[in-house]
Parts: sequence; C-alpha cells; structure tokens
Amino acid sequence: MSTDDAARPTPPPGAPTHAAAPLEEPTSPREPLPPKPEQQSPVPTTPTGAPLDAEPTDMAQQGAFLTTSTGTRLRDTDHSLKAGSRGPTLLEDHHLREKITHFDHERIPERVVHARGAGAHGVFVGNGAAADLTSAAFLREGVETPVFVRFSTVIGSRGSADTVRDTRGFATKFYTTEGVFDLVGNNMPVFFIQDGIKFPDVVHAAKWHPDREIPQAQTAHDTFWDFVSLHTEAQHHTIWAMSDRAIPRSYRMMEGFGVHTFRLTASDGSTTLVKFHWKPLLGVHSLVWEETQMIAGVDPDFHRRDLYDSIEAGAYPQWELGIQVFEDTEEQVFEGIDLLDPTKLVPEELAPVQPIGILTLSGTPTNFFAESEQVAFHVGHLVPGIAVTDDPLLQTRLFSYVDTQLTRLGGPNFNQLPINRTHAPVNDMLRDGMHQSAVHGGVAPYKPNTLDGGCPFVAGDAENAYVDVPRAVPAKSRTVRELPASFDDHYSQARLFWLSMTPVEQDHIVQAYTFELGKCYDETIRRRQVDCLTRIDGRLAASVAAGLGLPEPTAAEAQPGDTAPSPALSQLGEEWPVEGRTVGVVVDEDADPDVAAAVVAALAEAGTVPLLVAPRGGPVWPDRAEVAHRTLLTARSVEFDAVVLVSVPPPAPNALQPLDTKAAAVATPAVDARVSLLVDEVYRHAKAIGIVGGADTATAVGLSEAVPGVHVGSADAVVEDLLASMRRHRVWERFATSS
Ligand code: HDD
Repeated sequence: MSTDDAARPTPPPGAPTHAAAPLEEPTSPREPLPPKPEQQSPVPTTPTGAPLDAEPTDMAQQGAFLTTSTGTRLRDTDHSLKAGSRGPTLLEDHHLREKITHFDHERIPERVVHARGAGAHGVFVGNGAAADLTSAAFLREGVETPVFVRFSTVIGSRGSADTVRDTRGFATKFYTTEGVFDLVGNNMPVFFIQDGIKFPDVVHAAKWHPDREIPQAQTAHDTFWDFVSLHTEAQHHTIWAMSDRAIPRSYRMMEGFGVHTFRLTASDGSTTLVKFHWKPLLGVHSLVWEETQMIAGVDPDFHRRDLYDSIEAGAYPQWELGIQVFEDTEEQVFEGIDLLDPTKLVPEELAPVQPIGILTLSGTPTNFFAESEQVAFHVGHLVPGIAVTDDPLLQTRLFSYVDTQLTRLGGPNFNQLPINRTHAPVNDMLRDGMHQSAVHGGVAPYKPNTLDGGCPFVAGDAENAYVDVPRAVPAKSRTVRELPASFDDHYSQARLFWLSMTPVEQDHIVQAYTFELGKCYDETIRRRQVDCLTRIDGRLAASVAAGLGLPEPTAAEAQPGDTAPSPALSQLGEEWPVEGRTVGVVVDEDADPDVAAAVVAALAEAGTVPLLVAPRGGPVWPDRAEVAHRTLLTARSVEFDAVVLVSVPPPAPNALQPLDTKAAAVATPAVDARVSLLVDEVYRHAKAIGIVGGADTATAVGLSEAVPGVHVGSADAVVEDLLASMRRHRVWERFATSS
C-alpha cells in the first residue's frame, strides 16, 4: 500500500466503490501514428526562406510520453495536486494551470462571414493555354502547384448546418514558386453589392436579428429582405440565392467564380482582362429544398463528410480552371457590360470560358484547426502576371482580408502559420509582433542600409519582380462618393438569369421566394420585394404574390428590355459522370444474395458507392460475408442519390417504426413502413429508383414502371437504366411545373 493509499479515508458504508475496472487503454508507450503522406503541411521555412530544421510532423505531437508544452515528461494528468486527497488544490500545480489556461484559450474568433467551412489539399496543373496572356509561372503547361481549398457557407456560425440556402465560398490558395496566389471566390458569379463600403450593411441584414440571434444561417427573415428590396443592386445575387445554386448537392458539384474582373500581365507587358471560373468535372448538381431541410437535422455535416469521404475513397474531386478573356480597353466594358461592376456576369455564349488548368483535391486535413480554421485568404495575395482592377468591391476587399486576420489570428504574423506559409523564399523586412516565430538575423531591417551589405535588394523585370500595371486614371477627376452611371442597371441581368432557367428551375425559384418571404413578419417588406420581382418578370412576381396571398402585382413601370437567355446558366439538359454518388441497395434475408452481389458489383464498377440497407445490422445472410452498411433504422433517404430494392422487407416484428399514417391505416401492411417512407422520399426528391423483380414488387411499394425514373426488371437492366437516370442528376419529369 502506498503512503497515499494509507492516507485515503475509508468510504462511508453504501458509497460506490471505484474498484479497478478492466483497462482498455494500451498500457505500454508507443509512437503515435504518423500522418498520411498527402496530409503533410507545407514544408516549413523561416520567413527568410531557409528550411526549418524540424520536419513538419515534429511541429505537433511526437514521442511516446506525455509532456508539458516545454517537454517535461509527466507522471499524471488525471488528478490535480492537492493537500491530501480531500484537501484544496495547490497553486503550485503548473501542469494543472498550463492545461486549463491553454484550454480556456482554445477557441479563436470565428470568421465574421464564411465561419462554417471545410478544406482540402490538392494540386493544380496548368495546361499552358494562358501562357501568352500572363507571366504567372503556375499557369505554364505541366507546372504542378500545391493548393489548399476551403469551401464555406457565408451567413451561419461555425457550428451551423452545411445544407442551408446560402452562397458558398470557394477559396483557393495556390502555393506557387513565385509566392502565394489566393483566388477567393464564391459559387455564384455576382455579388450583392457594388461597393465594399456596403459590406457591413448587407452582412448585418443577412445575419441573425441582433436581439435574439435568430434565425441561424438563413436569409428567410425580415432584415435580409428589408435590405435587398431597398438596395436593389442586390436583386441579381438574390435571385441566384433563391435558385438551386444555393443548395448544392456537394462541394464537389459546384462551380466557382472569381466574380471580379482581374488583369493579366504578360511577359511582354501586354495586359488582358479576365474572369476566373471553376468548372466541376462532376457537373453542377443541387439538392432539393425539402432534402436540405431534412439533412440539416439528419446530418448537419453533410457537405464536409461528403468531401472527406470521397477524397479518402480515392474519388478525388476535380475542377477545370477557365478564363473569359476581354480586351483591356480604357472603358473596360464588354458588349455593353461594365466589367468593373461585380453585380454583372458575362454570358458564356458571348465570351466562352477557356480552360487553363485542372485542380484535383486529394488530401484531407490532418488537423482541422491548424489548416481549415487558421488558413487566411486575401485577395491581395497576388503573383507576377496577375493584378487587380478598379472594381470598387475588390478595392475594399484588398483592405479587409488582412485586417480581419489581426483579430482572428491574433496579430500580424499569420502568414507564418504552417497552412499560410508560402513555398517561395521569403526575404521581407517585417519584424517582431505577436506570435513572431522567426529568428531574424542581421541588424538592418531597413532600406537603404550598409550594415547588412545593402541587403535585401529589390528585383527588376529580369528577376521577375511583381509588376504594378500602369493604368490610366481619369484626367481631371475629382474625389467623389458615387458610382458610374453604368452601375445603375439593377434588373436586366436578374431577368437574364430568370429567362435562362428551365421551367423546373423557375418553379424552384418561385418556391424559394415564396418560402423566404413567407417567413417575413412585415407585409410592407414582402410587398416591396414583390414589386422588385415585377421588374424581373411578371409571371415570377405574380406566382410569388399568389403564394403569399398578396394582390396580383401590376406590371412594373420600368421593365428591363428583353435579353437573350444564357443556356450555360441552367443546370439541366446534360449528362454527367456518376462517380462518388451513393446508392442505397435495400435487401433482407429473403433476397437472393447473388442478385444483390451482382447489383452492388455493377454499381461499384460504374464508380458509385453502393450501400447495403438491411432490416438489422451485421451479416445480411447467415452464411455469407456481406454485412449491412446501414439498417432501416439508421438509413434515411437523403443520404442516397438513388435506391435499388433487391427485395421489399415486410414489417419486422417489434421493429422501431416511424410514424407512418398510411401504413397504419392498412390493417396488415405488406411492407416495412421504413421502406415505404424511404421510397416516398426518394420519389418526392426526384431520384432514380430501381426495383429488381416484376410489376408486383413495384406495386407493393406503390410504384410502376410507368412512373418516370422507376426502373423495374432484372438486376442488369435495372442498374443500367438507373445509371442513365443518375447521369441526368434528377428525374426532372417528376417535378410538376406550373408553366
Ligand atoms: Fe469576403 C471571407 C468571398 C466580398 C470581407 N470572403 C471570405 C471567404 C470567401 C469570400 C470565400 C472565406 C475565405 C476562407 O475560407 O477563409 N467575399 C468573397 C467574395 C466577395 C467577397 C467572392 C465578392 C465578390 N468580403 C467581400 C467584401 C468584404 C469581404 C466586399 C469586405 C469589405 N470576406 C471578408 C472578410 C473575410 C471574408 C471579413 C472573413 C474571414 C476572412 O475574410 O478571412 O475579410
């Protein structure tokens, strides 16, 4: 018995004893698992570009024994040091104080916008098509550049659900040999405001109400609609936000846009204006509104999980980077569209998107905080060959992104954090400050100097110095607080977007406006927004007004002129790969295991992820190895892009059944109510359904082959037809359109 045990008082009679429980933790020290090769953080260098002695992995956990932050090995981390086992805790316990103090400060302020997000590592490979337009080395043919991409929602807090209706951020950090280039874009090509001075206004309006901090991560409330119906330059972005683009199926299936017009500079000094586009190779695909709401409860991490799972399964998401190219004229106007106005897009039919490289995401973060949370993007992180324009939104952003990191990351040295470190040599004269981790040599961090031999020297053209493009400044201009008259058109492109949608997509837009405005309490706000809609389209305004129970709106005095639609803006009408889509394969013990195996094999062969869904967990058939990936209890339709019924499980005795009034109304239901619910939801959400068997099997779940996207027959035929439906993303015919 130790001295301590001797001092321990005997527990009172009846008190629970803490007899030694069986140990489950490993009892002998072992080295921690090393990170996967693709999860290494960028190779650390000092801010002067010299490699740090430490390997990246040396910077975090290492060795077998627990230590303090200064490396002293610890004997105990479960008990604070006390004056006797029932006595007070001693101030001298450094380990206790270090552990609690550090914990107390573990959280940093969340991003003021884009707080909820998820990141991944990857590589960008240029194809050389832009080499004549820009000197940027990473865009040359075959150059491979490491990247980190962070996707995000804009409005919600860090813990909000992934599938809310919102714009998505699509920010890419290219670690080029010439420095870091950040392309900080969104999944929509236009923005709510034209001048950055309005950013606090639009964000305050879109975020929760300040008195109660609700609603979370939504624009379906009075303050947002109050603002956008008054500040009408927001109407174009708003109609995008009411479209299916705002509820993406996956980060892997979103387009990305640099939004602003940028300026490329070539080695010969010539310049061009461009807009950047990311095109997902899996196509642009969205959820349906009811699905998003269900997922927000069933799996709030849906997009984050989808990104990590697909990368870890080797289904690496890919995007083509493309540019629309415009002549760099003094007016900076293309086909009547002011290229400096961030509320305007240029239809791809007028300026095709030319591919300049491919992005592949192939690594998940090793540590969410160190990478996704601490990554700091900035539109001013530019490399030689890429420059900004006078877009007044972009100009303000150039200030905001460094400024915000001072609060969020606690000081001016955030570019020394591993995820933000450039892979190019650094030789700056920035010194000291909070969290300085470099040990700078030399005595003369100033220019000119003799004491450090005049170092560092500035570079010229021959050494690839960044070029500040000499651009024309309007002669005799006066300081003004105004925007050019060309920015005054707030509606014609909102109408362009509306006219470019198919009837199904238009219906979804009508429903979204009706839902969001239906959540507003103030009728004057609803009416004012409907007035705005009359300027976009009469039928749109009338349909929303009807849904809200408002009088039929009168035609707007100023209708925007008719404009040619841009079919490229629609998500429908093409076929896309099905890689990485999940298919629920419903089986039970009565299903033929060989047929089920054939279905699973054919789906996997096509690159989808088949998941066996059975009435209970464990092996599906007594003598076979296949185990259920999901049970009827743990599965929910929203997890699947399509469903195949290999058998139709009958009601299981004593199974936990969802409340299903239809099933309850039938005296002896033939089908497990959870299967009926699954089929109902998959049907409603316009997903493909395969039924292996005959018409009677289909009838058992209330379907028939005549229903669009329902495929009945042999395993082979069902899988083939199902995949054909999935390539079109949804069974669009199932949506009853009003037009
Ligand atoms: Fe911004 C973050 C995209 C306008 C100020 N913005 C942020 C992020 C994205 C965008 C994707 C998240 C980056 C990350 O993952 O860390 N922002 C845009 C786009 C805009 C835009 C596409 C318009 C075309 N932003 C904009 C304006 C301002 C800001 C006009 C300020 C005047 N944005 C910020 C910020 C954030 C930010 C406050 C919050 C966290 C951060 O920067 O690092 O500085």
